[in-house]
Amino acid sequence: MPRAIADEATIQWYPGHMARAMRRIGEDMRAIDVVVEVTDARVPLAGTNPALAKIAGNRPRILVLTREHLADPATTAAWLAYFAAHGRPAVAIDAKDRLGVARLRSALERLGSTTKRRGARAIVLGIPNAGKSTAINAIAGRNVARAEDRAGVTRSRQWFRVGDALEIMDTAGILVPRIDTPESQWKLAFVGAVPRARFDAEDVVARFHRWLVERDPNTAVPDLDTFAQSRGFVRHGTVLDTHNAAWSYMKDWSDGKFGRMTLESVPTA
Ligand SMILES: Nc1nc2c(ncn2[C@@H]2O[C@H](COP(=O)(O)OP(=O)(O)OP(=O)(O)O)[C@@H](O)[C@H]2O)c(=O)[nH]1
Ligand SMILES: [Mg+2]
Repeated sequence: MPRAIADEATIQWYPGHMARAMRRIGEDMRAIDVVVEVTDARVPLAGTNPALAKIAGNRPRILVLTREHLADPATTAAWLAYFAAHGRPAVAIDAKDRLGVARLRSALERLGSTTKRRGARAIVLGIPNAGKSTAINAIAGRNVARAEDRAGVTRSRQWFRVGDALEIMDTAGILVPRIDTPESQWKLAFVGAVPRARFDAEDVVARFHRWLVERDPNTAVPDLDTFAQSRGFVRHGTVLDTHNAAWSYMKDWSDGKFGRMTLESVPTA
């Protein structure tokens, strides 16, 4: 049975380090030639931050959609066209795919060279856990920045030289001070941009599945109870352990086991 709407909790995360990072970035901008905003390809809208876009000013900028291999390919193509039409050049990459990373690196070097400086300086900004540090490591061709699969790994800014022509600053993941819609809240939690302690996985999985059924009543993706049952999340012989099942469900989704999916479509009209 679907869970009641009343169970939905507000999901927010804007700790002190994000407010500080936001201020620092404002100060650091003077030394920056190119702005790289990173989001997860499965949340192209909820994952972008208008304040970060504004901070770029007139500098050349590029939007990077990571985890391309987990997003729906046709929807990603539509998003790239949408961003291009709105004057925001964007690329989609799987940071583990060398070809995509090489494309991103040359795009950055090209943007850097338009600033007429030798050794352009780029800053990487974006929501937590989007793959900012991973993208830097991929561009550098070695692990220079710490990257882990949880939100809030990078806490302070750090410069990395990634070649003769490029230096990149890694920054802490930043969310908006208030995630405005309940939709964006569960979607950001679902893609891992919010730490586990800040939300209830059962609630988020229920909201995801309700969203999915609205779009496709015949979806083959199981709801939480069915998933828990089929995976043996049972206590005392009969009671479903939906709490632990929900984290496992999220992990399976993150690993692409339910197929490639994007949680937001391009706005129509
Ligand atoms: N396969 C694949 N994994 C990715 C990609 N982007 C990110 N990841 C994985 O996602 C996790 C988070 O990546 P990070 O680079 O630490 O993310 P971040 O944006 O630096 O996160 P914070 O520092 O917490 O803000 C890591 O386990 C990465 O391996 C991608 O494009 N492809
Ligand atoms: Mg990081």
